[in-house]
Amino acid sequence: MSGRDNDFVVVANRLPVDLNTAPDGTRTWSASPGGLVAALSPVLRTQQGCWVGWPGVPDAAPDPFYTDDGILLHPVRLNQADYEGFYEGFSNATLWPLYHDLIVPPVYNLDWWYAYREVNLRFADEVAEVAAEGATVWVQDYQLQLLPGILRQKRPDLTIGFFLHIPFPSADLYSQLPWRDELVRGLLGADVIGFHLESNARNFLDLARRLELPVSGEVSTRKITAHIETPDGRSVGVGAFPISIEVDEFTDFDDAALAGVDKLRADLGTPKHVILGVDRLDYTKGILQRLLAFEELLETGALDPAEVTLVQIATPSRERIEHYKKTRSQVEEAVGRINGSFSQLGKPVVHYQHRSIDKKVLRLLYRLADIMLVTPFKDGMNLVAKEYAACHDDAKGALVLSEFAGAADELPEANLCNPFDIESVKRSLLTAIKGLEDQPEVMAERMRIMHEQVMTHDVKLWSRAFLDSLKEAKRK
Ligand code: ADQ
Repeated sequence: MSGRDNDFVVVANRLPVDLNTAPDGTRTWSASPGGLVAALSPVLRTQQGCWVGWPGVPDAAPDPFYTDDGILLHPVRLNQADYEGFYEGFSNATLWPLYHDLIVPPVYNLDWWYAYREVNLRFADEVAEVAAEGATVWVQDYQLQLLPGILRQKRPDLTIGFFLHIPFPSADLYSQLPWRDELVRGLLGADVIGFHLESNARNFLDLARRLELPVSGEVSTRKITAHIETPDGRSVGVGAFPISIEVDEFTDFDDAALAGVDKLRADLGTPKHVILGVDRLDYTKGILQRLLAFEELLETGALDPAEVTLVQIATPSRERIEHYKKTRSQVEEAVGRINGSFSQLGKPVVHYQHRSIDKKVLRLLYRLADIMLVTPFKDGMNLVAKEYAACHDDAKGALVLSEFAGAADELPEANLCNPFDIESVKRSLLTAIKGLEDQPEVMAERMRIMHEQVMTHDVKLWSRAFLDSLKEAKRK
């Protein structure tokens, strides 16, 4: 089924599939749609497309299968040792903290590096097997940075794009990495390298200059105007392509949906202000800091526990890694402490759920929330901020947003804050609440601008801009 006949191949660490286990123990795989799938489906459908990735469970993989949309899903199998060395180790305990500006110290472990190299080689074998002669291959994210270089050697006929979904650090920070030269060489196998922000792309160009590679042009957004010349005589385009969301999922609130929003507010005890946080439970997201800010506002009486409710939804993530365990226990301790001090019987002041929730419920919560708290210490983009703005065609609500989230570049009308400074988070939260009370028309205008920005810059624009740039780079 996976012959060499796919003209467009997406490669990502995760294949968009879920493993379902029936009550009798039978296991089946099903396709699981997400933002990236939605963005790429039209291209995958029209170009005989294939998605290569790991199904997300060690030592298990379905046979390649077609989704209902006719997209071929081609699994790469990882065993338990790969999972520990490549995924938990090098990807998430080395690269993730390094690229997020050392919020926790990265661990440099030679065995993890070998595992990362080995798994990237395996991905390359699988891609080489399914990609047609002259196909376009789009490699996603930090887990696969060696892949463009390996593929370039194996299959010089391919057009290769690479997109990084997380920030790219300054050359000074990046230079800590013992395997920095190998990773840069890997990336430079691509024809186009895309980042969310121009600042990320500039960091990468600085690094190239430091390695004495000729660099020309200045970076721009959604087009390629900067290039790096490689030692083997190729020109690699570098640019910024801010990712976004599938807006259709977050609009069109009909009467039934609005009734659902009202019911949720009633379920929460009809508080005057609903404050919402939605994140993967990750130390980069600043969940603890926002809880501490909320706690201090309750302690000083700046917020009245009878009037406010904070809802924090946290998806379980990377649960075996030490810093994730620590973050979870700190968050849960803070939730318990705040509720212990300020809740009334049957009326918790913090509602906390450590689980993934259905997108349909999530959009009701976004619509309900008077204030959305998005306070990462560092974030490539942050789609939650954009999902919230998309849900507010009613021009209601306020977004408290970290200056260090990529989304802050496109949403300057948010109430920006510095999550490293609790006073700043407190100030932004109070300013947002006060703004909604005292200057509703000013806040409504700000929300209208943010909503419009997201609606006109959706994920389809992102994928189109990247793929057009890739086509253009190849043509030249
Ligand atoms: P993430 O770090 O996962 O993504 P984010 O961009 O916020 O962060 O995306 C999270 C997604 O998961 C959102 O679509 C959100 O709705 C969903 N989600 C979060 N918690 C949920 C819950 N409890 N239940 C259901 N859904 C939940 C990485 C980078 C980001 C970058 C994206 C895309 O770290 O900076 O924006 O990739 O490039």
